[in-house]
Amino acid sequence: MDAPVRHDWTPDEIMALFDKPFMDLVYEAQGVHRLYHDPNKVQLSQLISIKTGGCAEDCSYCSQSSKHQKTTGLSATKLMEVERVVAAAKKAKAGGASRYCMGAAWTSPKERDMDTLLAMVEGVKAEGLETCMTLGMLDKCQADRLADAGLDYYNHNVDTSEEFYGEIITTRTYQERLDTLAHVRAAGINVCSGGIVGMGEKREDRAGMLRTLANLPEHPQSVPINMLVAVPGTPLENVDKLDPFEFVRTIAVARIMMPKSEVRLSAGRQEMSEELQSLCFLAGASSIFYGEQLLTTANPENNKDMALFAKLGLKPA
Ligand code: SAM
Ligand code: DTB
Ligand code: SF4
Repeated sequence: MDAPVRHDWTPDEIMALFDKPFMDLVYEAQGVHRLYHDPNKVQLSQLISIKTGGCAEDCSYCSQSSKHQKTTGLSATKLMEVERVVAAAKKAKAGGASRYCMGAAWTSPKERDMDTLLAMVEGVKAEGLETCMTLGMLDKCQADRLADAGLDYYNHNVDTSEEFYGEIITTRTYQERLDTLAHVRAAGINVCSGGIVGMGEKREDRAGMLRTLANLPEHPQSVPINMLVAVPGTPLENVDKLDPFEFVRTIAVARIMMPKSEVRLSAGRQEMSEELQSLCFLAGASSIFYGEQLLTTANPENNKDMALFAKLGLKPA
């Protein structure tokens, strides 16, 4: 089997992958997975919300937008102190995480916060963890400064297809997202970019999102695939649930299209059975968010994940 790294995927080719019989698709994805990844290892990234809520953007899925805050009842916080973040990172490392992802509910970081952010990167790295941040849009200078501080990954999702995007977010454009990814890439930081499924989009949109990601000048080193967590009080709270098999298909197609990337089974695991998660690993998911909290919503407890890993003979990485 051969799985070259390609950047010229056409919509028809991607739809043909989605349309395959489920068994054929998962078998192909697992074959591609085995070319570049240890099939019995799963990377563990732990999240922390270093600044919660009060966000000026209007992403319809998000509990942290100031537009939805009244209905979600979420209270906003200030940026955390460096010492608290480093102490929490130490705990995450002791619990088994290898990467620490710090998220802030911002349109983009403010100059007055940059020194604190750089100190967080340095402090978390010094604990022996890989670092990741997700702070909204970055300009070139901000990306360069984070790179100089040693930031390993920057997460900024395209979220969905270019066509569906306007149904979900109106306060920033798709192109602005791609510009941030270009600054991150140019700064030499690993790109973490993926999106959300289950927002009422069509299969064409899931395919379009993966096409955007795979046809970037370089595949994102990490591709988080989130299942929508339908947060009460957000505009998407009552959206129809996505068929779980379609979620597995999305993971499988991501794996085939971006063979060397980490594909992360991201938000939504709290509501997934062990069997569904196992199918995601079989379809090529190589990473998860670990720890009992995502940003504002719950995630499975460590001992539950470790029990599943033990049943499957998976090793954390
Ligand atoms: N505020 C920053 C930004 O959006 O650029 C960073 C944090 S933001 C919460 C990171 C990503 O988490 C979003 O782009 C989205 O893909 C995902 N996300 C947010 N809320 C979610 C939800 N309710 N369900 C699933 N994924 C979600
Ligand atoms: C990503 O793709 N998913 C993470 C991380 N990147 C920042 C966030 C998931 C958030 C889920 C909803 C919440 O907990 O607020
Ligand atoms: Fe703000 Fe990020 Fe939530 Fe959008 S996803 S509202 S940018 S915190």
